[in-house]
Amino acid sequence: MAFDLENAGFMTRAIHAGQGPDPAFGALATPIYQTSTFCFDSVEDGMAKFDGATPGYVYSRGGNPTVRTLELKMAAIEGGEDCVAAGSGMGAVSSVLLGLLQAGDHVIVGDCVYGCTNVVIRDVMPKFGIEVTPVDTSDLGAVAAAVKPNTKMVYFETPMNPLMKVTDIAGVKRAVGEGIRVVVDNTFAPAPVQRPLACGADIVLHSVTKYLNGHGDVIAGVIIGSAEDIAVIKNIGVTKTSGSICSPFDAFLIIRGLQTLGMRVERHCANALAVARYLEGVPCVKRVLYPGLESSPYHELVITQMNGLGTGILSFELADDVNGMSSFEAGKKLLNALQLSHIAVSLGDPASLIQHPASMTHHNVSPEVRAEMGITDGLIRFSAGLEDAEDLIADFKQAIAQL
Ligand code: LCS
Repeated sequence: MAFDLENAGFMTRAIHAGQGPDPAFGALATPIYQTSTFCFDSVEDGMAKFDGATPGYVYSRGGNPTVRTLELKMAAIEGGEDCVAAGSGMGAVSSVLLGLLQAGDHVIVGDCVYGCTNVVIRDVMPKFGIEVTPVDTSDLGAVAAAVKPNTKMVYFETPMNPLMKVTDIAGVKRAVGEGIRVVVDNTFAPAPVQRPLACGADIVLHSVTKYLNGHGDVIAGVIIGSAEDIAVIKNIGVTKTSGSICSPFDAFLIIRGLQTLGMRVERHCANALAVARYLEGVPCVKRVLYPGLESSPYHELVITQMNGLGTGILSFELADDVNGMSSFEAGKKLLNALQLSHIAVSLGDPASLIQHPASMTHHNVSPEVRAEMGITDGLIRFSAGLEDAEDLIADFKQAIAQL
């Protein structure tokens, strides 16, 4: 009898779910099935596999055994019926929209999301007759007020990139009621932090590029939800329309990374909290945006929705006048003076990364929309890596001393 993984702890599931000795030779590490196509025993066999009457693989854009292992593992980790992997986080975002929406539909979108997501939803979707209303989803009253008769989806990130506001997922589901899909981009708070489906969301997606792969060497995405929704998103979105499939080699690397997800994420969160606490006490720091801080308005949601862990990312802003420099000028000087953290976009890598949202991750968002979102020119985003917290703080101390 197989072990009851459904009721097992998080680390046990992350290591064993979806994965077992390969049927061909018993390989324990999932083999990389690096092939475009699969041969049929006969025409009849090919016809049956195309029909779905016989299980099996026909062509790697439609499915691949290595990628399927990743999908089954992610479905187990997020607690969903099924998962489809995509070639990037943006492939996942666009496949959900292309798969589930049509002309005439209305979408409520979080007013603070990753720059490219903002462009795809707010600029591209209206070209196809989809109505879009940006809303601060951390305000449940505003979400409820934005619902129209043709609303089909609420889409948001929590925590939000880069302002770190947290949305009450169960609250959004209650505010919009049944019949409107709640889609959560969970990139900033992967399990064991937050499991949106358990909070009532219908779809959860990730940029796997970040914590899930966790080693900074892959670009990929995943979408998890009901078997019915995933079949549509896969067939219309990932495999046919966007064609943004995950490669077998990338799937292999991600499967490897997922087995240590729990330990890594806990360490990222602890490091971010330590740096946030340090920055909060620095006189030339105007504000620190980190939901795990006791002073954060989202601290209660960290306890109730985020397993008490928070996230590995924080944003902050220096004072308006730092020794005669504006917060933007002082911020640039600070980033250039850091010796350990790299100036780079992305997040969730083993190495700490620091970046300037207004000119980097959100540069493609117009200055007006950035101002509306609350992304100031002085804002800096820090992704805490897996280093020792004391070293990260020592690096900030020496850089701040140079301002
Ligand atoms: N969703 C979120 C919340 C993201 O932060 C990103 C990328 C994506 C989706 C898209 O994922 P990708 O296609 O890159 O795998 N965020 C980035 C960031 O903040 N810095 O660099 C990329």
